[in-house]
Parts: sequence; C-alpha cells; structure tokens
Amino acid sequence: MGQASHGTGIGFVSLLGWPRDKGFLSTMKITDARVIVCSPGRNFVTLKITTEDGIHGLGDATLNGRELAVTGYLSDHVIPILIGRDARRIEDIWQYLYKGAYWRRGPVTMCSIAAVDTALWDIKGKALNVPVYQLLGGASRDGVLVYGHASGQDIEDTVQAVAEYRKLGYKAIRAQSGIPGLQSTYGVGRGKMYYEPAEKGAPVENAWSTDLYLNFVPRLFERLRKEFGEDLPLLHDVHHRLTPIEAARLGKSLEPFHLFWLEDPVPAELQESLRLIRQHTTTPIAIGEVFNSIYDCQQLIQEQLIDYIRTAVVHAGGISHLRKIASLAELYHVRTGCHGATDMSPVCMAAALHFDLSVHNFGIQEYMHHAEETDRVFSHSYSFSDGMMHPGDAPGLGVDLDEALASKYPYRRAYLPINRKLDGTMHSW
Ligand code: CS2
Ligand code: MG
Repeated sequence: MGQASHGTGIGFVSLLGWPRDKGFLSTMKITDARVIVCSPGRNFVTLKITTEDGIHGLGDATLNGRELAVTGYLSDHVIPILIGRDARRIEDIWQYLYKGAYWRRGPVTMCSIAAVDTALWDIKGKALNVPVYQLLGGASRDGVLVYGHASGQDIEDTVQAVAEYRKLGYKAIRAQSGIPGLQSTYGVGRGKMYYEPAEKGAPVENAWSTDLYLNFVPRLFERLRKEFGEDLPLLHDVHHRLTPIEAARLGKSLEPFHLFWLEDPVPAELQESLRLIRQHTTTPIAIGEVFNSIYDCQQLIQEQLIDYIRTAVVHAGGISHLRKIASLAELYHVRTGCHGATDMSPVCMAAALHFDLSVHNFGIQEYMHHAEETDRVFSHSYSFSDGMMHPGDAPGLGVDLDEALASKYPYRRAYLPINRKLDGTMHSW
C-alpha cells in the first residue's frame, strides 16, 4: 500500500502509509539556485532557481543598503536546503523556510523567503504556460493604476513636475518638495524625474525641522489644487517623521485638499498611536513599506487605522504572503498600495503587477522608473500606458535577467540617507 500511479484516487491509498517523497503527480526538482548581485544603475539581488526540466524562475531579494546580508542568508542557509525540493510545492516550501528556520520574520529572512516564493511562482507560470496573474485567480481589472513621483526644489518647481507627469499620462501623482530653510530633503530628485533612494559612500545627512515642514506642506497642496483642480489624485509621503499629534495636525490641515493618501505619517512601531491620528482627521493613511509579515500589519488593519497597506512582494515574504495580507485587509476595507521605488527590482515590479491585477481590494501601485541600464539588464513584458500598467501575458512573471550584461555592473556599497534635526539630533525618516 502507498504507491499509486497517476490518477489513483485518494480513497485507494492509506495516507499514513504514503511515502512522503512520492506525490500523486511527478515532481519537478530544483537542481540549481544562485544569487546574482549586480548594480545597473543601483544594486539588485536576484535569486535564480532552475529545475530538472530546465525551467528557471527569478525572485527579487534586494534589501536597500543591506543587500549582502540577504545574499549571505540565501547562499549560506537557504540554497543548500532548497536543492532537490519539488518546485511545484510553493506553499510548502514557504512554510519550510519560515517555520523551519526557528528564527522568524525580519527583513533579511523575509526578503530571502520572498525571493524563493517569487521564483517558484515564475517557474509554475512558465511550466503551465500562463502569466502568473492567471494562477492567482485571473484579472480583476483591465489594468493597474499607478502613481508617479513628482518632486521639486520648491513649490513652483513641484507644480511644474506634476504638470510633466500629467503630460506623461499619469492619473495619480505623489508630490514632494524641498522645504525653504532646509538645505536638502529626502525624496526630492536633483534635476531628474525621480530620485534614487540610496547613494554611494557614507550615508548623506539631511536636515529636518518639523515646524518648517508642518507650515509648508499645506501651502504646497493648496497651490497644487489651484493649478490642477479638484480631480487629480494627489499623494504625499511623510517618511515617518512626525509624532502622532503632529501627524493629526497635518492630516487635518490637508483635508481641504483631499489627498488620495498621506503616507507613513509616523514610525509604525507603536501602532496604537495611529488611533490618535484617526480621531482627528479623515485624510486617508497609507503605511507598511517597511513591514515584513502579516503580523506587522495585523493591528493597523484590524482596527481600521489605515486605508492602504504598502507591503511589497520583496519585503513581505513574496506573492504567497502578500496575498494573505491582502485577504486580511479585504475584511476591513483596507486596500493595497504596494511600495514600488527603484529598489524594488523589475522582478519585484512584475510580481507586484500580477498581484495588483488579480487581488480584489487593490488600491494603487507605486511606480518609479528604473534607470535605462536596469531595464536593459532586466528585460520585461510589463508596460505603462495612459497612467495604467499591465504585467503582460508572457508565461510566468515575464521578466528575464541578462547575466552577461549584469556582470558588467558589479555591486557598489550604497546607503539610504539619514535625517538630523537642526540641532544635530538623529531623527526618523
Ligand atoms: C519611499 C522610498 O517610495 C517610497 O515611498 O519611501 O523612497 C523608500 O524610502 C525607499 O524605497 C527605501 O528603500
Ligand atoms: Mg514611502
């Protein structure tokens, strides 16, 4: 008892006597897994998994400014126990890596698991000859609404940047501006359409003043509404820089300009602090780009303290785990708004688009252009048109990595900037 050929019903076998290495279907063994680190425009860590039938899948494992920690976790601890496993068992491999490690969660672990999970979805799609979104329940919409990043040195500069994004067809735009009196501000590009979050060398130091910021931001949005009218969805990122009562004041003062969302108003370690913000303002709140698991999201979602959950495929355990977060969010009227800055590689971007297209409670997707070198190294089937994106219909994720070209862009250590108050005190960002 225990052996069964294809098509044998479960009623014919004793599950207790069933050898664990034999499934009802033949397996597709993982024969190779490698980490590829490259820097075409910025650093990226990519996991490439190959199966016995020659199909390969890609997963993004980039943790901005801490890339090599994930590389080590994958190469030294995950890959050795991945080889020989059945690539078709995506959920089981996820649980094996999560529960089996004993040490759970955290960005390094969850980026590593995400990379494996994403690569396995890519493989499954290719093996079945369908785009990943078809495996996730199919399209729930025709395309994915994205927002672009407009930023300027001052208000008029930012008005111009928003106008440029509108010309490019964007239907939703995030607006950030330099603040008069502060030398530099994170999130403001230098003469480009977008900014690069990390820079070479030691972390750049930005100066911060909450007073200047709180007085300035409502003026920025008043001006933007005057210029662009009431209908353009506008977003703003606070980068975790306020206390709850300051954030409440900002949310309240922005109400006349009805933002699509106000992002990361406070650092989200103390999640009950969002209750205070909620008591004071109806400005919608988006949080979660630094979260790694459903447990990080749980309180904010279940208490309906946020409107959009920002977890990304790469940082929160891959497509499988993100779907669970989305399902929890759906119960509480919270919609998704995945993080999509340039440190999410095109592999992550593609995975996000398959996810976005399929989940019912999708809200919006962040989209920041990658550098041209990045797009040359990672060819992809996703596309942008008229403010919307689509993952394309190539089997799997629809992204590939030109390894020969990637090897021409070796890793360069780079860091995110830090933020200090005018008196030199370290501050959040
Ligand atoms: C930002 C990012 O895209 C965003 O909303 O917060 O610039 C973020 O700071 C970086 O992606 C961090 O790696
Ligand atoms: Mg952000």
